[in-house]
Amino acid sequence: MKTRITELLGIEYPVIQGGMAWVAEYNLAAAVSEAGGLGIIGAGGAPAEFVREQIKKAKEVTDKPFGVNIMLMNPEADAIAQVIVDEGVKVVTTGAGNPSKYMDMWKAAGVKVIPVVASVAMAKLMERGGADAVVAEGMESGGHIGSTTTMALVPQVVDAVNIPVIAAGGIADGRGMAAAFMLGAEAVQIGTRFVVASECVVHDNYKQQLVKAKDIDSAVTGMSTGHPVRSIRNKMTKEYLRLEKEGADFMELEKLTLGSLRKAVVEGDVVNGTVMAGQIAGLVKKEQPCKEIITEIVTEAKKLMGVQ
Ligand code: TUI
Repeated sequence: MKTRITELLGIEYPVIQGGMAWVAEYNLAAAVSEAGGLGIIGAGGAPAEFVREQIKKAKEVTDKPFGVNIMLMNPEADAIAQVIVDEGVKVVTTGAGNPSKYMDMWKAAGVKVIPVVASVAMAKLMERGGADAVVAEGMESGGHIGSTTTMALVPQVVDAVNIPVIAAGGIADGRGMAAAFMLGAEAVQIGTRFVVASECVVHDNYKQQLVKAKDIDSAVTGMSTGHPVRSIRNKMTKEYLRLEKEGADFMELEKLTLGSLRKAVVEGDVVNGTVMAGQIAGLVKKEQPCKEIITEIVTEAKKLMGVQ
């Protein structure tokens, strides 16, 4: 399964782990990279110095390449962009915004830049700006989402750009990976399935919510604020959606969201916290080591695609 992405990133398998806020810390990223994929540290809403520490820790436990994801709504995004250069990180992915203003500094430092996009227009803009590849992320994903499905988005992005495309959203097994390749993708980005990896440090309550989840158990909050977020339906999402329907103002809704992902990930409060997860959570059945997850996915995909 050699593609332009395995070449570009120097990885064995075309499997990239999503840069999930709070969830994708260095233990998970290093385990995915050690298993032959590309692990990503998710900066989420963390301060720049915290991200620097995470990068240093990852370097201590793996010699393989790994990346960092910058969530562009983070108030410290500028400082994190610089930390990536200072620490010699090989790959950066970006989410929830337009990373154009950092492109030149990253390219000059030899960092491979892979923006996550949710539209053809953004993919083309990123290619023109010098991106090495894009992740085309459909609305099946967990967390902050766009409004087009993976099935519709990936082939349209593939046709619109010449750089390689990585498919994301709704992919958690070999069938999803093979399907993404049929749509023209050259790698997949997987989030939800890695949340339940043995090496992932999220609270066990969070993992159990995902293992229990069925196909229709997620909800999208924040449509009215312009920042739609998919997570497992619970007291928190119900309260949010009720307030949203009543026309609550942005600040009131923000107050409800603030710190709620941390509450679920760190404290295990899956009732009042935000349990971000994709629609594919229904396929995620058990906790497994990253190596096993990647081997299962790649073996099944290869069989379906008829490749060695
Ligand atoms: O970024 C993500 N997923 C995320 S970020 C996150 S942290 C968060 N927590 C609470 C509220 C909001 C965020 C959780 N999940 N995925 C990548 C992604 N990027 N999906 C969609 C986009 C996107 C959206 C708009 C990319 C670019 C864009 O452009 C807007 C512009 O500036 O034109």
